[in-house]
Amino acid sequence: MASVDSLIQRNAASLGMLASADHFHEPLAIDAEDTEALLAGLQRMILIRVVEEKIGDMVSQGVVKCPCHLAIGQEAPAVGVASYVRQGDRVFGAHRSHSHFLALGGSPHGLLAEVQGKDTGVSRGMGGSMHLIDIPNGLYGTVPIVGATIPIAVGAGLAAKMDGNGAMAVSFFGDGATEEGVFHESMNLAALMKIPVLFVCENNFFSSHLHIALRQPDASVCRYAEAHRIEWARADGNDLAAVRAVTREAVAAIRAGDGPRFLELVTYRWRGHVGHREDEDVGVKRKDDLAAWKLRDPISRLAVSLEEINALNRQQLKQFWTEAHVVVEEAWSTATHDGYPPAKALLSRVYSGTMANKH
Ligand SMILES: Cc1ncc(C[n+]2csc(CCOP(=O)(O)OP(=O)(O)O)c2C)c(N)n1
Repeated sequence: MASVDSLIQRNAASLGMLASADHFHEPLAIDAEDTEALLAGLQRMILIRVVEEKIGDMVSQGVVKCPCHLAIGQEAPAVGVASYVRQGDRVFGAHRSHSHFLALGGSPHGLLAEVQGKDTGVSRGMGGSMHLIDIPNGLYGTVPIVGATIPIAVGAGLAAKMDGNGAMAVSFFGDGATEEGVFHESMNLAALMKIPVLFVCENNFFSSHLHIALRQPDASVCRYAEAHRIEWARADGNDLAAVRAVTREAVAAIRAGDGPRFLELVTYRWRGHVGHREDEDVGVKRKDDLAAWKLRDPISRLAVSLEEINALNRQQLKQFWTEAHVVVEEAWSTATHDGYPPAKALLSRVYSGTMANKH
């Protein structure tokens, strides 16, 4: 039987150099007209990083008790795609969606209160990290059942099509979700009915603790889009400029009425599947890989590239980090003083009908 390492190497070949963190260290190809958006994107990625590091610290201290899946290291897909979401679009995520929530403009306080179970949280303290919602910013829900929001996104896309309002739906999911039947049914229906939905797979190679090489005969998931006759694009998911470029094209096609599009954004998560640790605690041997991927950090890579074209200087970059820390510390501190929901709200808010009416 082939060794795990040889399986990983064989499967990596389909993604080419994108699968190897030893590549893509050179400055990003930045379109001068995109500089302003990239600067805003850099700030947003820094905010996401700082919020998630705070959550990670609080999980490690036992203060945050709900399961938290951190997207540290994979901020660029969320920020790049969110920058093309407009009013009226409906976005859906999964268990690792702090990044999607914040990228769309969600409030750090709402998220930090939610992970503490406070009444002021975005799900009024009833959802925790994995059930986020922020309708004013277009986030219609994140659900931890793998693949569960993909058909809902297709339904939202169908609604947009029937309304004829030019809106689209966006479905964020991981490579693990492509192993669910519902993913294939959703893709089929979307293709058949030309539904305006953007499927975004953040391929970080892992589903819980299993590498994709041990789960699929190929490490790239674009072949599924091809099978359903959906046009796809693949990009370095740690390169905000590249993510923006593929998203721009896909969204233009969707809004022009061409039906669904599929993006595979290759990235890596720095932390473990759940919690603040890096995964070694559960026997996943990825120390060398992790160290290499940290060199392909989407934040520092973009910052260096912007500095090289004189669109950013050290002082401004430092300020971005300082501002993010101030926002996060203030939000955290406010959230810690907020109250918990009353116990009876558990029934009246989570259930409707007879159960709720009893209370
Ligand atoms: C239907 C279902 N099966 C299994 C699980 C357990 N589970 C939670 S997250 C996860 C891994 C999902 O991996 P992926 O979709 O690649 O997302 P990532 O964690 O990499 O962001 C699994 C198997 C679940 N929540 N739902």
